[in-house]
Amino acid sequence: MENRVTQRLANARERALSELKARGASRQKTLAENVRSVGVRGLVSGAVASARELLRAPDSNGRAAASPPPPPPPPQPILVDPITDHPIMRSESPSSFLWLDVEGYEAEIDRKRAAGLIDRQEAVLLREWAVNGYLVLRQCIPLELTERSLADVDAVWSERKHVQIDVLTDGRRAHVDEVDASVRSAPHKLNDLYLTSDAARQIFLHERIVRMVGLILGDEVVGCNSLTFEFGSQQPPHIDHVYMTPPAPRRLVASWIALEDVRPESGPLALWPGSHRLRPFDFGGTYHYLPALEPQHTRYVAEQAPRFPEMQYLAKRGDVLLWHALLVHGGSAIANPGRTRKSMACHYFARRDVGPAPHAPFGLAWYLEKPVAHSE
Ligand SMILES: O=C(O)CCC(=O)C(=O)O
Repeated sequence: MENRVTQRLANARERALSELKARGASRQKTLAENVRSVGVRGLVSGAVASARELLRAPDSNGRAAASPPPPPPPPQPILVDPITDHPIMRSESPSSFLWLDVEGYEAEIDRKRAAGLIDRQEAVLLREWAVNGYLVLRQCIPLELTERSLADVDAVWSERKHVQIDVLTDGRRAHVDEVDASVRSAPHKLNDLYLTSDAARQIFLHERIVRMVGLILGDEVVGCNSLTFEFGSQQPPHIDHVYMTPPAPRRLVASWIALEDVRPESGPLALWPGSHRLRPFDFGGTYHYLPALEPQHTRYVAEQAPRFPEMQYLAKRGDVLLWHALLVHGGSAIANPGRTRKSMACHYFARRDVGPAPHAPFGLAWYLEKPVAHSE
């Protein structure tokens, strides 16, 4: 009995600490700085949640007793208190928030687990997602599939296929058959390789990715784009929701797939865990990027990111990371320009948001059909 109480105390402490960390608190900061980062509301709601867990009366087995549920209050979004003069969305419809972004997500994970809708590992991953804004599926993609997709990338270049490319060094958009072969050795991305490469499509909509994205979105999954990198992108910290604004706010998930082991000098993906709870920038009543406000938005993201710890993602080949549409992330600087960082980044919508846009089935998921231009 005593052990169970100690365990409950430890669990409550653990959850309260990870929540506070996700809201920007850190042992390196003074109390006053922590109050500024987390906000009074954050501190109070963290304390209330842990007290609630501790004060639940134990049943005869020492577990928290199931009491009749009180009428549910509208779930409150979990947001980091703003510290900024930039325009931000101060009131968003509660229905825009996904179930893992509102107070009570822990109980909902427990409920799904008890009902057999998710397994133990999925419950752990979903908790990590709620707190940090990302989760990792280790060794998810079979090596053979990563090899086949890399062979397809080689074929795109050796056969100079008509695949769309974004050249990251000068912002040019073209097709592989229109650019000089030397473009391959500098940072670039191949767009939507899944349309022409069977291996890329199998990775894009791998069943474990689809399963987790489906749980997060609470819907069938539609893959909407894939980007294939051979080098680090060196993209500044940014938030995908602004550029790939989903039809319904917040309903977008991204994946990042390592096609080889990531070395520190290759410009790894960088993440700011917890930053998905920042209030979105307000582009004048819309979430979607407006060129005139872009410099101000970039300043907003650059100012806010340091409120959270930076993480460099040193993945192993076959690992998959899923990140929240509002998580701040980017590509770190490449220290060795000769070092490749072969990877894919992909994005997914909920099927109910896709409407009439043509989409084709693949396994338990779907992918957006787009016209594929052929060079013949
Ligand atoms: O892979 C990277 O370096 C960054 C990818 C990225 O930021 C994105 O696809 O949104």
